[in-house]
Amino acid sequence: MTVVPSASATAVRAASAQAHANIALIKYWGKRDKALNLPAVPSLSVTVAGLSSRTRIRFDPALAGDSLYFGGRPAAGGELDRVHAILDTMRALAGAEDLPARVDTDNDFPTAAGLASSASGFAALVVAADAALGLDLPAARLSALARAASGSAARSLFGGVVEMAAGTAADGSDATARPLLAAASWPLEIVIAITDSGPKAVGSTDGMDHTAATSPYYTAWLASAPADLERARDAVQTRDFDALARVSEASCLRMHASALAAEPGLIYWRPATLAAIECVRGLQAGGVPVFFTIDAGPQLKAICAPGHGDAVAAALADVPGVERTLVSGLGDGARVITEEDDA
Ligand code: 2P0
Repeated sequence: MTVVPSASATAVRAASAQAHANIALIKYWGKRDKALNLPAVPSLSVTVAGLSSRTRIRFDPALAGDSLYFGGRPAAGGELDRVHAILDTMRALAGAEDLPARVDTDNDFPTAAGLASSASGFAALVVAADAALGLDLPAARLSALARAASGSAARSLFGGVVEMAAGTAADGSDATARPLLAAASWPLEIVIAITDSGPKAVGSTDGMDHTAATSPYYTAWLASAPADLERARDAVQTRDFDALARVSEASCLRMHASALAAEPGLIYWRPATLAAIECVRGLQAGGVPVFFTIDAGPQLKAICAPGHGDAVAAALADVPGVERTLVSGLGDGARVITEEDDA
């Protein structure tokens, strides 16, 4: 049994953490429990060094209540509710139920670039809160806490290639992520092609719900996902790029097929997204080791074998409608940072 030190309800306690965004190769789409935010399918992702969030938390009895700031601007509504829920759970574990907190979070990438920041933001939040409250929870427990706020956030606790289990336990205790391969073990490169930097019409949570409620292909999606995960895990463990490419593109297109078949259909792509797919297919035909994946939005992410990122980025930058490209390696897991790191 772990003895948890009790956080004083009177002292100010602060900590900062950094976490990277992640890109799923085997997609998470659908929930088996909406209240606990448990995924209906397992997923597998790569952590992206070039996209990170820094989150500072200050527990202070003098504060009136929890507050959340994005880049210095106060946030409210759903995001604040999710932060509040995570903090309530963590405060209860620390015996500090009545200790309000101010959370400041910043991304090193423009949110206007149409890239999701909730995964890195919530992963950084749980790591910072864990340090500030002196909980020292195991990473798997932190992953489960992040998952309650955002399914993809559970994966950003870890670096390199990460697997997220759907789990079967009713309380979600086995729906956690775990690292499969360290970033340095297989230095894949990631190219993000921005095709539309505006906000997306239907967010992931609503898109999943709508797909589950109205798409006749959702059942087929649920049935096919576990086998795709097994194939991807095998490919990662044997560093078989071609096998990972095949199953990752299949998972992406199956996810989009289930969403396209909803009523009304969810079309996340723009013409430039499709043009970028054709570009990747052309590179593949020419022998370049690259494959694509696309989340619930119009950006295309190209995963490249080590050493091929710059050439792939150059090709994608030439695709009409691609506004800009970003090249990154694989990143490490979420970690506490000091004020000096923060400077
Ligand atoms: C993924 N997506 O696996 C998939 C692919 C979007 C498409 O994880 O409802 O924002 O907060 O748990 O984490 C986006 O899902 O959803 C996502 P919630 P989240 O990356």
